[in-house]
Parts: sequence; structure tokens; C-alpha cells
Amino acid sequence: MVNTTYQVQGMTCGHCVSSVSAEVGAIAGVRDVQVDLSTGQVTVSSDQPLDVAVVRAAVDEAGYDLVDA
Ligand SMILES: [Cu+2]
Repeated sequence: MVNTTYQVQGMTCGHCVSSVSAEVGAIAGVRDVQVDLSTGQVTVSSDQPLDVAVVRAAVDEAGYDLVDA
């Protein structure tokens, strides 16, 4: 299991959190998504390391922006 924390910009409420959780959670191999609304940090647990481009696309699909690390 791999845990990776990403920074996401633009989330303002519980609905944003659930949108991001749903999109990122749908990525193949993702087991869990934890979103901290106050910091914008999204911690993803996955079977293997994820391609950041795939995570970025999922966050974008939800309507938010992945901040470059
Ligand atoms: Cu919201």
C-alpha cells in the first residue's frame, strides 16, 4: 500500500470533498481517499504508486486543480 498526499486548490465545502473523493476514488488501484478541507490536502492510498497525470485528470474532472508539488 502506498500513501501519497496531494495539494488540491478550490475546495470550499463538503460537496467539494465528496466530488474529489469520488473522482479520485474511481482511479484503478485506489483503496482510500482522505480529504482535509481546511488544508486542501488529499491523501490517497493505492496498491501501487499513481501516475500524477491520472490524479490530476481526476481532480480536474471533479472541477478543482492539483497544485504542483
Ligand atoms: Cu463545495
